[in-house]
Amino acid sequence: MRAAVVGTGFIGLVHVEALRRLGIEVTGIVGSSPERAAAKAGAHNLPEPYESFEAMLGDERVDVVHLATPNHLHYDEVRATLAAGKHVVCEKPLAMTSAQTVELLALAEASGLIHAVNFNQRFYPQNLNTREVVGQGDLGDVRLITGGYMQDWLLYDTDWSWRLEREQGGDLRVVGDIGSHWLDLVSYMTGLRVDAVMADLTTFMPIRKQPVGHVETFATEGGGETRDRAIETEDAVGLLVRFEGGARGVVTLSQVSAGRKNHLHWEINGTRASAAWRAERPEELWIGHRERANEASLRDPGKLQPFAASHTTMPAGHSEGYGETFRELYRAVYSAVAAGEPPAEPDYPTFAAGHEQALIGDAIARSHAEGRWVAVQR
Ligand code: SOE
Repeated sequence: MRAAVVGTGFIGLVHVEALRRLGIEVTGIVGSSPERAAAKAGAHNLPEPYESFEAMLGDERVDVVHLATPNHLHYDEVRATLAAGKHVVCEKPLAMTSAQTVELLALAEASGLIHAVNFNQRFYPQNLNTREVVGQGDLGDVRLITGGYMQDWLLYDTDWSWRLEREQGGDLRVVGDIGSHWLDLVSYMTGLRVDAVMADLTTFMPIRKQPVGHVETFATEGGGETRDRAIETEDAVGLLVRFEGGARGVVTLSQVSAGRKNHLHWEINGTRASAAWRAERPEELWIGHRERANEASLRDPGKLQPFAASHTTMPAGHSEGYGETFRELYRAVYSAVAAGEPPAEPDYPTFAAGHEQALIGDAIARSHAEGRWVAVQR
């Protein structure tokens, strides 16, 4: 099986590395500029980059296309990839609107090809394990799901990314970029879909200083020539959630929280026990009890539930982290590719998960605009 990766930013190269660790040959990358792509290919010992997206699609050796491009490109790129008869792994958000995501979902399902959205956070072993223990009732009925996802890479008005440009990133920035991870993850772990939301979106910096040159995600050097640019998307979000069956959620999302680098965290309170986890300490899981002492456990392949155990390789005490979540997500996706058809019950996030987050995004935007609870329209 061979893959090509479109997008040579921070995350595109995480895709490349994970694929290589699985023994999937990366035939090449496609960049937004030939020079940047050539520099990245050289630095990572990759073959000559493709001259264009179209040239990559024309390469018969490519079985799977990974899209790690700015959000506004996903819709056309997914359509072209499916039309070329290639399987597709797309970064989140799947597209710019729910009208687009529903169309992509229908096209992908009709194609018989494998389709996945890169909700990698599910593939931390402790998160996979939590899904299994919640499913077997160890926490009891889920009542509260709290937490959030906070970062600081857009803290200053001099921080810049294409994600700040509405035409490239979409109407919802924080929600689409990191809120979708949190919401996808907690629904995956608890099996509970979001029924309704009450959202408060804030843009603390309505004007930012856009560098005149190219900037990569998480780049902090700054210092060059800039121009003022109006910002129409949110820096932070407060979200109340009603899950199906009555569970409640309280969530904070932010890209402007000093010191928080990649602070995805959740706590689940059930009728029997609680569990809590944070992405910056991904090996650790906290279990809370009422009648006995609480537990703090470290990832240990021998002690995990079966599916979680099948997605971890290092012995206990030998840390795994962010990079492994991509590898394990692709392990699941490429098993389906090897099988030749989509599984009846995919064990990885498909375009259905991408569409689900687009629908929740619609409800969040409407709730904020109208100042009221809004049900997710499915
Ligand atoms: C930037 O906010 C970002 O790279 C996200 O786009 C990723 O999905 C997340 O894994 C890390 O932060």
